[in-house]
Formats: sequence, structure tokens, C-alpha cells
Amino acid sequence: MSTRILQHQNDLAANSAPPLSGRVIAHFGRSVLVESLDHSLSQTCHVRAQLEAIAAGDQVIWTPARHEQDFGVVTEVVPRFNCVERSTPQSGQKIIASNLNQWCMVLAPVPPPSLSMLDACLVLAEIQKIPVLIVLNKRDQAGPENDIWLQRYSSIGYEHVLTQATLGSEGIRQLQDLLAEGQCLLSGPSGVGKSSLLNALHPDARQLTQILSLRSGLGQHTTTTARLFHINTKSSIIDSPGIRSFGLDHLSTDEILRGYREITPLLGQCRFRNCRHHAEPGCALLESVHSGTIHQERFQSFQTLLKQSYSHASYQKS
Ligand SMILES: Nc1nc2c(ncn2[C@@H]2O[C@H](COP(=O)(O)OP(=O)(O)OP(=O)(O)O)[C@@H](O)[C@H]2O)c(=O)[nH]1
Ligand SMILES: [Mg+2]
Ligand SMILES: [Zn+2]
Repeated sequence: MSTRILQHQNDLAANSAPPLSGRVIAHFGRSVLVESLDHSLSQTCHVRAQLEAIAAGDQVIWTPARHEQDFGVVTEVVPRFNCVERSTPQSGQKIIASNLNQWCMVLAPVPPPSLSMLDACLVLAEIQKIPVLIVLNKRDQAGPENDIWLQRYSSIGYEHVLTQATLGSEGIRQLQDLLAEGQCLLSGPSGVGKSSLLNALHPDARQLTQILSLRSGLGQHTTTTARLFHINTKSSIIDSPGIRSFGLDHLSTDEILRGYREITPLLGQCRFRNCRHHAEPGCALLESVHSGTIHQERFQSFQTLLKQSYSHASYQKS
């Protein structure tokens, strides 16, 4: 029997139950795990074909199946107040999580953090108005070189915390306090300790963490799908798979321009109205880089993203 007919039958079977409000806990290919808002019921559901992409953290209207072993049906996605979405070369846009009160960008000393990827995430956080917390995990391996960039981000208003997930330390308690309410996403490169942090914050989560295989050099037990865990009645955490890049092809040039909080106030102050902030005389941004108000490395990542968005815009026009 085709999946479509099966889905239709399940729709019919499920229809007699009254629709409920629910939250998406995880997304697996074509189905999603949904939980009622009071946490009393959870079920794997099909998603009505015409609905947009769904992610962990989304609020939905769903009709549970009468029998536990059957699939429920998600019929509506409640408009989200924000979402973390990135562009990937393979599959276009991909939503990682929705309705976030906090976004923890987790990094570790090894491998050295990619600050250009951090900047791309920060641009999206600015546009989506998601409060950010930078988490440097594996503080037991951290040298003084990390203080330099952490301080730089502090000076432009991004708070950070140092943690050691493998030891319930002061940093974990600090993190617990900072994530006391709402929905929080843990994201970052693979192997930085996101699942370990979740386990430290919520021992019942028991997420398998990576073990590097000596033979292949590849990680095992790496997280493969974003999943929401309730920490207590007020807060929940979404653990997500490691990312290697954070594409922003879906953002406009204007959005990239508004994504750097130390640059935004200077927009409109360049001599030429159509200044591209590259080498133009009287560019207020370049002057601020020379005077040290804008950090050189941040400006480089800004220029790279801006260039990509210009070429993307002209590709779309042609
Ligand atoms: N030294 C040290 N090792 C840690 C710390 N936190 C986690 N690890 C180790 O780092 C490895 C990777 O941890 P995970 O929690 O699986 O990393 P992840 O970010 O969830 O990785 P993905 O699921 O692949 O994205 C594991 O072997 C952990 O034991 C820490 O604070 N210090
Ligand atoms: Mg993980
Ligand atoms: Zn300029």
C-alpha cells in the first residue's frame, strides 16, 4: 500500500479524536514526534502534505491516533516567533529549531573555533531576535588564546560562559541559571560537547556522546537529529547535530548589513549612499576598522558574507 493511501487512512482513523495543541520534539525524515502541551501524550505523526517544513520546538495542532501504535496527524503549524534556519549546498534551506528563547553557541578549544561560522550564526540571531549565549566547553583544555576572542565578543555585547561538561563544575551551574526558562538550542561543530552538556544539565537525558574510533578516526554516537528535552517545568533544551558550516544564502543583503550589531549604527554614514564598504573613500566602516572600533576579523567575515549576498542577488536577477 502506498504511503499516501496509508497516510490518508490514518487521517481518517485519527479524525474522531479531538485536535490538540502540541510541540514537536523531534523530526525524522517524513514524520515527527509530537507531544501534547501538558506532556501527557506523545506520538509519532505524519505531517499533512501542504504544510511547510517543521522543526523541533514548533507548536502544532495535531490529531492523535486512537491506537498508540498508529500515527497521529499534524494538521497545522502555529506561526513561529523565530527559527534557526541555514542554507545547505545539498538540500537548500534547513530549519534546525523554532520558537527559541535562547541560542547557546557551543564551541571548544580544540579544534580551534571557526569565528566566521560563529559570526554567521550571530547574524541570524540578530535578524531573528534570538538572545545568544556563547559557551566555551572543555575549559579543562582551554588556553589563554581563547580569552582574546571571548573578550572581543563580550565587548560587543555577547555574553559567554566557560564549562566543563564532564565535570559538574561552576560553569554548569551558571549555565543552569542562564537557561532557567524557555526553549534553548544547543548548536555548534561536532564533538564540542553539546550532548555532554545536555547530560550534565539533565542526567535523565542520557544522550550518547561521541567516542572517536581509533580505527576510522570518525566519531560514533554523534547526534543525528535535533531533539527537545524538558529540563524542568519551565525550561527545555534542544540538542542538535554538529554543523560544519552555516550558510546564509536565504538572507538578503539588507539583513546581512543588520546582522553586525557594532556595524549597524554606522550604516548611512558613508560618503557615498551606495557604498559597498570595500575600498571606497569616506567609508565610515573602513574608518572604524582603522581606528580599532570595529575588529578587523569581524569586518573580514562581514565583507565575506556581504560579497556572497551581492553575488547571490545578482545571480537571482540574471
Ligand atoms: N576534556 C573534555 N572532554 C569533553 C568535555 N565535554 C565533552 N567532552 C568529550 O567530547 C566528546 C564529544 O562530546 P559530545 O557531547 O558527543 O559532542 P557533541 O557536540 O554532542 O557532538 P555531535 O553530536 O557530533 O555534534 C566526548 O568524548 C566527550 O566525553 C569537557 O568539558 N572536557
Ligand atoms: Mg551530540
Ligand atoms: Zn562604506
